[in-house]
Amino acid sequence: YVTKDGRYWYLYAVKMLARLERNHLFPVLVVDDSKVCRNTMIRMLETHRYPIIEASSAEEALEHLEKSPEIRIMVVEHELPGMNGLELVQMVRYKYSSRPIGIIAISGVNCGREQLTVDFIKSGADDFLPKPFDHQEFTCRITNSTLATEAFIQLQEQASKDYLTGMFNRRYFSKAADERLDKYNNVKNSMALLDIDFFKKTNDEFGHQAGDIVLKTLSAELLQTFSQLLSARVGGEEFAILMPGINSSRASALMDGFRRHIEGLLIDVEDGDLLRITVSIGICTTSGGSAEQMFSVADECLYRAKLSGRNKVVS
Ligand code: GH3
Ligand code: MG
Ligand code: MG
Ligand code: MG
Repeated sequence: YVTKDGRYWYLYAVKMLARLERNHLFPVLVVDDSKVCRNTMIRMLETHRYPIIEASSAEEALEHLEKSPEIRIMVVEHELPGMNGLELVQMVRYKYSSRPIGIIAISGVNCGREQLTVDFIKSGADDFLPKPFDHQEFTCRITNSTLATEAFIQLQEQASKDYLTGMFNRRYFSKAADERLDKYNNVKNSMALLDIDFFKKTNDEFGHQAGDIVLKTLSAELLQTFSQLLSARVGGEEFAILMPGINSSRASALMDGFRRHIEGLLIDVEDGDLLRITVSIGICTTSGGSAEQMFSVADECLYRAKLSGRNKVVS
């Protein structure tokens, strides 16, 4: 692959593009006030089947970003009417700090180009390309940026989700719960902690694989029942549900309904056995307080639910 004339680079890009083209390609937002420049870039990108969204100003670009969360790559010209490209990059990085967007800045200006490059990179652009640029170089850089963003999204997802059930993990839950609680700081919020009763016995009697099926089934039920709420697998056979703006009695009723639903469920563990399980649930209701604080109160209630006979809700 590695040759002196840079063939390595070209082959790499072609190989990666081939790999990407089998997947879904994210749209590229092309921001340039010149229709001719936009069309040139669009022709290059279309060769590689990138879906394109066009904007002729920073303001228009921001509208597109707001409307289309699937945008992953932006090509931004510096000289724009109104807000310039550099300001747009700063704004995007500020406004969408946790959104994975690859930004490639471009400019036809020769004077002060070194400083402009530095300013762009400092402001959060991933790359800078002076105009006019070569077709291959442009698409290679877009490819690189796409690959980096895709890898980032994959890592983000792996770091926030549990492999067995596909539910969020405790780390993500804690962070996301705090963010949601911030928006509900003047009302009653509840958090439930749910634990399968005698799950060790299920594993011992029916095997670990059957236990895994039980966990997946319960997760699917949680995700379906509480699709509007943040929930997570926070331990081996422990799950948490955040109920922002929901007071103690409503939370108890909600959770007791779920407890009864689970009690009535026959779980097919795929070897002829139909299992029944029960769950114990602890609920914390407060106004104010962090997710971790609510978590530990809910855990105390769960403990009391276990002590007082299991298959019940304690708040
Ligand atoms: P309690 O009613 O007091 O909660 O009793 P328990 O048996 O459910 O509680 P305990 O904490 O003693 O046991 C939890 C069991 O959960 C032990 C462990 O083997 C099982 N477990 C944890 N993670 C997994 C998993 O990913 N798959 C399977 N199959 N079992 C798991
Ligand atoms: Mg321009
Ligand atoms: Mg447990
Ligand atoms: Mg248990």
